[in-house]
Amino acid sequence: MWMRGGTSKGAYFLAEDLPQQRSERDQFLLRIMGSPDPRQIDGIGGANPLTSKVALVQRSEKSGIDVDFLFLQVFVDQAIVSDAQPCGNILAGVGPFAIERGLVAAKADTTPVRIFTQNSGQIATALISTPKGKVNYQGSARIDGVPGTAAEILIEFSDIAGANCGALLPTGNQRDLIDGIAVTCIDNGMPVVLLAATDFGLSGNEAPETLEQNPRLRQRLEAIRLQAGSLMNLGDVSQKSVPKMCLISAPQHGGCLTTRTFIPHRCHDAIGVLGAVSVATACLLEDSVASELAQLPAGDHKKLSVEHPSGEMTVVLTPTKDSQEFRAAILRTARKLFDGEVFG
Ligand code: NQM
Repeated sequence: MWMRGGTSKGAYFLAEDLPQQRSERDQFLLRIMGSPDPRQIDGIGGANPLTSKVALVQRSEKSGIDVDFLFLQVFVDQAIVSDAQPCGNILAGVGPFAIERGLVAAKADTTPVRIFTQNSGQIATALISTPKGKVNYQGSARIDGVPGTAAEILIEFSDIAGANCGALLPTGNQRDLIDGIAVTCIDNGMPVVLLAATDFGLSGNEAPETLEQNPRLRQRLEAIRLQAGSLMNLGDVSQKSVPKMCLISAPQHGGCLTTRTFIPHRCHDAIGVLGAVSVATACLLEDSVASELAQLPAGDHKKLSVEHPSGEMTVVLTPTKDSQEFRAAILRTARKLFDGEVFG
């Protein structure tokens, strides 16, 4: 099934339908997406990392979990299929897909789907609109980066701190210095390196295309990323899509912070879901690179609006007993676009 999940698009498969052997599976996925090729002309991929994604879904054997979800990023211009990161946008389509395929029985009105993300061990609960026991995609929820409106999918995450790197602050510090630049390395669901845009002579409001066309910037970010990757317990990240590199600046539109995120080589038109959760969390730390730029709302239960090139993403963070850990919730939408047979 070809679906939009949040601001991404991908191919959703029942895990059992794909070759079980990894190299065979990856060859198949590269072929159907049309990779490696910057235009993905010989496949269904959309020539952008955000539209070259795959979800493998199966019934879970874990207690209290409905389905297991493995996210795979099919690189566009390299023959790489990576499971090194989760994806909160593609996650938004997993609940509807699981119900459509009969892995989860729909309830009368709203069906909670408990999803285990295999990439990171995260558990999320997605609330899917199922009037009369059928998935409903239509509604009035709007998310920036997607035209029009659709049915709301509320996703709540628990225990996401350090899901990929072993600790919320995998370097042990709120702030580190790499190549003379102050950075915050954080993993609250997605490994992200935050850097002040002004440290690169930028305002932070530049269009993604302008940033992508700046080879010196890309070079400097990649050099920092490779070092941050090993400091964040991710090993050699030269062939991985994490950590994400997020240039930050003061908010422009009444939100909490402005972001421009490299994922890691293309600049995101918006921001990833879990990427935004990590960024929002950094805003709440006292000594992070974000703390001096962020505008924070009052109160314990924080609604943080992370500004990005095509609008904003609101992340709701609620502190837990451990002051450095937060429960996170976000709002997404998804749409079933096509259901059929793809030829490998
Ligand atoms: O951060 C893009 C996206 C993502 C990942 C990326 C995501 C997340 O927008 O949870 O959703 O950072 O590669 O789909």
